[in-house]
Amino acid sequence: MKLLSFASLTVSVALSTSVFAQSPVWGQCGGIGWTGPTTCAAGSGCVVSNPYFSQCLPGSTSSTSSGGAAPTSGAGTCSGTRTKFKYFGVNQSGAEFGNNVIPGTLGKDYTWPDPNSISFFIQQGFNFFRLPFLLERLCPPATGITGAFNAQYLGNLTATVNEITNQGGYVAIEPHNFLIYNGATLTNPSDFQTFWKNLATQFKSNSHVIFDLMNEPYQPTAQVVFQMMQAGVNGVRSSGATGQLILVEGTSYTGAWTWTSSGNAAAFAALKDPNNNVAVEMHQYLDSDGSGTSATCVSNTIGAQRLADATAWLKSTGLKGFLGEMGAGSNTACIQAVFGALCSMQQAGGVWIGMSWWAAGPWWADYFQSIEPPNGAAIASILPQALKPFL
Ligand SMILES: *[C@@H]1O[C@H](CO)[C@@H](O)[C@H](O)[C@H]1NC(C)=O
Ligand SMILES: CC(=O)N[C@H]1CO[C@H](CO)[C@@H](O)[C@@H]1O
Repeated sequence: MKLLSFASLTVSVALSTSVFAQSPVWGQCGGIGWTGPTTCAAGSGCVVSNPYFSQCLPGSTSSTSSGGAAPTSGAGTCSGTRTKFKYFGVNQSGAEFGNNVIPGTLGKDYTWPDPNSISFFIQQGFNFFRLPFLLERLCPPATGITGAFNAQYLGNLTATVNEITNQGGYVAIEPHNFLIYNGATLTNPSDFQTFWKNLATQFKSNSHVIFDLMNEPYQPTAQVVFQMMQAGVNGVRSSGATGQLILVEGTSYTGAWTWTSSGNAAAFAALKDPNNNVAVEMHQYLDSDGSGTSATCVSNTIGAQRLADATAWLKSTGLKGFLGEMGAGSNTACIQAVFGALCSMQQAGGVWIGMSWWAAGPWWADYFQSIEPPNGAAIASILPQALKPFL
């Protein structure tokens, strides 16, 4: 369906979801971009062929959606058996801003999320927030990452964590440092293990806190990054924080589309958590170079395409995946591409346990991926058409 305007879109959606519409035997009943009927004529059932095509086959019973009715919006219909995300929400950006000013001044160089923004997403039905912070502000360079935490920054981090978890949300705290601290690459697993033991100690009694060990490493090899992440997992668990989810990230900006070519697939297959509650976090943008800096998406199917290899790897290893960052422009191709990406994730048999949009935050202004209420660019169409259908 060609999207002409928001108003015509709303009308088409209302028509396509009419309870009377049925596809004939052998007719299409679903797939990315499909906006026609999703139920089948008597004697046939809707069977998923692939993410792009479901068909009414005679004598078949429809594959049922474990997540309720098939998600449908102006961006398409997601038919077939789905597993909902356990964790679903947005990044809440701000405390990592101004990373060229250390420690920086609160309110000038960096900020903390707006409590109203957190409440907005909770009320919409989301339950997950990824909360970036800056390592140099938490651990002043004078004493290093194994030294004492800055009390005020830790206090602000803790207040934001509590703001989220008091409303029933989950929060992933993550050093937004690309595995670089005070100008130098972090490569000492023992220090990283100590850092995570110390930080997890602060939050081990809050079951809704998730430990996201490091944002987007890109300099070291996959094997070096894997060793750091494994040390971080061990550090968290040695604090006594045994019940909470841990997220690890790979090299090459933890990109899903490069998961194999970067060496991450080979290295991270060996990941071990003594408490068996770890997931591999990946990021995926939909513009030509995958950086999330352009509002133009490669195609309306690029989301599902770029995730397919990672999904297959997750299935083959038995590890769980978490799409910690996805962002795109608010145009027809991108909205459909995001819808298709989330559809393919929920159709993957539960290997993807979570997803969060990049990004909310009070200081994004007119950034094309901002989902900060009330007027962030992604609020008007990405939110209702490509994210909320998958709640
Ligand atoms: C951050 O800490 C400062 C100093 O303790 C405090 O005045 C401010 O209200 C805190 N802000 C948040 C969001 O916790
Ligand atoms: C695509 C995108 O916005 N990526 C951002 C992830 O976060 C870092 C730090 O805030 C930014 O530098 C990236 O541009």
